[in-house]
Amino acid sequence: MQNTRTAILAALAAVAPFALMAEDSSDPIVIPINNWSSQIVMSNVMGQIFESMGNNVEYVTVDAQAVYESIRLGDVSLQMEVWEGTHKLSLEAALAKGGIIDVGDHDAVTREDWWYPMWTKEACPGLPDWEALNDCAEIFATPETGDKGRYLDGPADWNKHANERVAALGMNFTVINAGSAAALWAEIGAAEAEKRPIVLFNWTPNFAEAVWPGEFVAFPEAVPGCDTDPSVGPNPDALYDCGNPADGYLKKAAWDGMPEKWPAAYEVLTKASFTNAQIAEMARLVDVEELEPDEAAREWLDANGDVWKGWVN
Ligand code: TMO
Repeated sequence: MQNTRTAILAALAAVAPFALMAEDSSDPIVIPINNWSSQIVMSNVMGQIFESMGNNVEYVTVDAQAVYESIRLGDVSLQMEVWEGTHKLSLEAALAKGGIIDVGDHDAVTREDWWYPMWTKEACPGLPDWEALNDCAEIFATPETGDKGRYLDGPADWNKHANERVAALGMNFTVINAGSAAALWAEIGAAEAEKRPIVLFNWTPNFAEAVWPGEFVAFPEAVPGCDTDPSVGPNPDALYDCGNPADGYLKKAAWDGMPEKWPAAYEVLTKASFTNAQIAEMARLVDVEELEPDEAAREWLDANGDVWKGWVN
């Protein structure tokens, strides 16, 4: 079906150059906005590309886990950043029910996990080993966590299963959720002033790696089944007793009605692929340069025409 359509459109394009760009619908392509900067900027980048092709676009703020169900139902059209470490289970649950397409991987290799800025290692030299971290738990204690170490996790909808990991590995840590990504960066900045040890959720690609050198904690290696089969991993009775993948994917996903409804936009989505450096730059434009996301997207598109214009033509 898709091949037939592509062949027909290609034939039409030979006589009518604009036919290839025509969509079947002027309804807005609905793009979800989550609560970390690269996703917000990349979503605006794709939205502005679609608008440049004549499409209508609408942005909606959606929970990072619930978005897959919204896509499956056609309420949201796509997701630009599906991170293996934290979204794989939600994507797979939606794929199993139907209505959503895996649109392939970006070039980027991702990692999301417990992380510390490098000065933390002075107070806990056995790092990055997770058992060494656990032996150092008291240096991360705060009034809020008593004699346990504090692990500062992301907002709750990022759903990192940190409480389950702490329990599965018997760690002397209490998980505290930050209210926002900005709160994570503020905490690193405050700790930096006094070179105070801190362990928190972080990821790559991100702007933060260029600002604060640091390392991910080395947990038991991510192996298939660790998050779905209790017997896999060092604790035979628990899920989530492994780290997140050190070389995770970054996927795109779409509603399965998208190829019919907006074929030209879907074609561009299949081609779109960003690198680690490009994604870190998208985050930097907001988190360091303090641009609004739509301005950051415009600036990124202006500076990177050689990256994206080929996807459109
Ligand atoms: C999905 N995230 C990059 C915040 O871990």
